[in-house]
Amino acid sequence: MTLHAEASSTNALAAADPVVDTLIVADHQTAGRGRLDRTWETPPGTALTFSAVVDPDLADHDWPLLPLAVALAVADGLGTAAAVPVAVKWPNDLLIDGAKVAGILLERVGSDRPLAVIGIGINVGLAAEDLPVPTATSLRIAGAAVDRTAVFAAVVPALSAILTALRADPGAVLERYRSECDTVGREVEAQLPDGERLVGTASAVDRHGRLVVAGRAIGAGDVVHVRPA
Ligand code: BT5
Repeated sequence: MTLHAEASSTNALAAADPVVDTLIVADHQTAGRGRLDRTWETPPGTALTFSAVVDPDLADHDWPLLPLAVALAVADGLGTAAAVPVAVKWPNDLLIDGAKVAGILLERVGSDRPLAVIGIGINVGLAAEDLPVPTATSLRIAGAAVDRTAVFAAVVPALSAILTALRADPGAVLERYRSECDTVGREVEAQLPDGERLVGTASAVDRHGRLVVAGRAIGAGDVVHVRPA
């Protein structure tokens, strides 16, 4: 494990020199990355930001299940460390009372044998005035008096456990995701990468981890929970 007092982005560091089974942790990120070139902002000293480099050892067709599995692991870790109810929004946002407490950025690196850089950002000790966006929350705001070390100590073993489970039985992890994902059954608005908007009921998560909205399977894109179905 490498701990940086300050780093641009732990995912960027990990992707630049991916060493399997390593963890890169930053006390503070100055250029944290979200998906689709968005940013992930956290004030110094308040958030857990780290990346794990792993060899998922999965068939290509099971790689899309990896982000879903990581979301389950973070939910497990938060449940252990903070005992707050955390909902999993498809594909891999973690919400408390509808606000985002953690985000996951998964990148595939390496050519001969693909490795996964799993970036996890968790808002631990942010006060309400520290929140970077109004849609965010933190464990502290949710009433959990927990420090970053305790959260890290719970999330890392949960991540390791889910990777083992995924390698052994991808279908079983998908089944668990289907039963726990809070998006299924809701009225949603999905914004597809090409800008198209799709409104309808999220009816299922298919075999490839895609969300089925109004009968169409979405593999990438952003989903807003409109209201409970
Ligand atoms: C994510 O992207 O949720 C992935 C976040 C991954 C962050 C980790 S930290 C360690 C590792 N190193 C990195 O550089 N990244 C990873 P996305 O779904 O695109 O969400 C990004 C959006 O969330 C932004 O556009 C903001 O609206 C919002 N946002 C930014 N910072 C936030 C925060 N701290 N908490 C909640 N929402 C935030």
